[in-house]
Amino acid sequence: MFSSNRSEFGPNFVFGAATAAYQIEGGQTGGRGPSIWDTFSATPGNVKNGDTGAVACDHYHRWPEDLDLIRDGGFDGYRFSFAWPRLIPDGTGAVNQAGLDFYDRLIDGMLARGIKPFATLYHWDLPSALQDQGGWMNRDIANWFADYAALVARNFGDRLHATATINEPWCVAFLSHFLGKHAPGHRDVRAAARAMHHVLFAHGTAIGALRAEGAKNLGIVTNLQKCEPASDKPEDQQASDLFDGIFNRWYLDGLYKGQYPADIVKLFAPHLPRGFESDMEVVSAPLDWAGINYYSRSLLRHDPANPGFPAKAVDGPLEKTDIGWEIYPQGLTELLVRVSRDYTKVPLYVTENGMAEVEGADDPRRVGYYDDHLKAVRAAQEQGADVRGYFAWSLLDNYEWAEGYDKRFGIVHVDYATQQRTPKSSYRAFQGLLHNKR
Ligand code: IFM
Repeated sequence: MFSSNRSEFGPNFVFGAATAAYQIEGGQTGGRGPSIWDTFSATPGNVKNGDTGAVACDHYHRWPEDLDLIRDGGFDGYRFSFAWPRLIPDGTGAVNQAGLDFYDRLIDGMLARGIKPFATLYHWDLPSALQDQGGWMNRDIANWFADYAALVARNFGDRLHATATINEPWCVAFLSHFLGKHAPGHRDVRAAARAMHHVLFAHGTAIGALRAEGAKNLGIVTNLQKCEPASDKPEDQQASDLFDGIFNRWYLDGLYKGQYPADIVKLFAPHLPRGFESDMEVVSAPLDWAGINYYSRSLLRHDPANPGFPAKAVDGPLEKTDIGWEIYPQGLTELLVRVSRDYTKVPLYVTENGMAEVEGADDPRRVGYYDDHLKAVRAAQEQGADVRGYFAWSLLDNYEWAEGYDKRFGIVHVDYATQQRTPKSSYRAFQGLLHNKR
């Protein structure tokens, strides 16, 4: 059981559960084109156990059961993503009717169950044909993405409660083009610098295209990390500021101030696309809401071995989740308050929060994690942050990217051999909170 009451969060507060297409759908039939995750995961050494999303949770076929779970849990909203290669197999050009039909059924299925659709246009499954042309390194991606966004708006816009352009631009750009941990797996500063700008330029261009099609309630989802120095030495504080700049300020300053932070521009200057400054009005297009994904904090230490990027994340002393991330609920309060104080007054949504835990349907540690993070949301509201919703990551155990199926974030257990779904104690705790109208 959670210790909060639903009514404390405000009368129209949205409780939801979240997933993403590649992590759950499977369903590579039906005309879906290949994505960068199909090829990245097929490359030996990239993903634990060589796992791929080919079948995942088979949500492509089992979606009615999954929507029933959301309804029965008492959730108001479902945050899902469209698979770009399912709708436009080559990324541009011909549209796949079977893909349109799938999302038609899914969205109508949500509405029939009284669930608000919160859509994300891009949660990392870039059509491979676009990667062949440079993907996020190519400025043309802004138009490719805007055309895809317009297609979604024309077909589904009137039925979506809210739409986010991009999920976690830091992961799209830095994790995937500098650290090489996610598809397309580049480790190249120029590739990263280009992707860091193009992902936000594409976001802003798509916002314009969505509005032109009459779409409403538009936002973006940034993943924010609480950055703290590993000691009180000034050089560790500098390392923390640097990491905060690359992880948080680049995206928040760009989106909400229309200007990238000077220290990070300086760091990437030779590699950024020429003339990026004149795109900043598009990057900072006004939004209707802002999504924040939060999991943990990073402790930073000065790293003299790496003069170009002298910051290194070190192991922290706090209790950790099964993926090794420290449990740090107050970081969520601090980040929500920071965004609302320093960046934007639009309504905020915690679009993802949750923890990886060892396999099993009895997950008391996860119940505690959620309980503490829900209290952290209340604390942020009390300090003035206009938080209007909270989405648990994730509805189902699913494909955890480079970790394959090894790490489980679901509030519902999935037996991948049989595809049987079993609600965990954490799901029951949400059910208790959400069915109790106090
Ligand atoms: O599984 C991911 C999700 O796709 C994006 N946010 C973080 C989650 C946990 O790593």
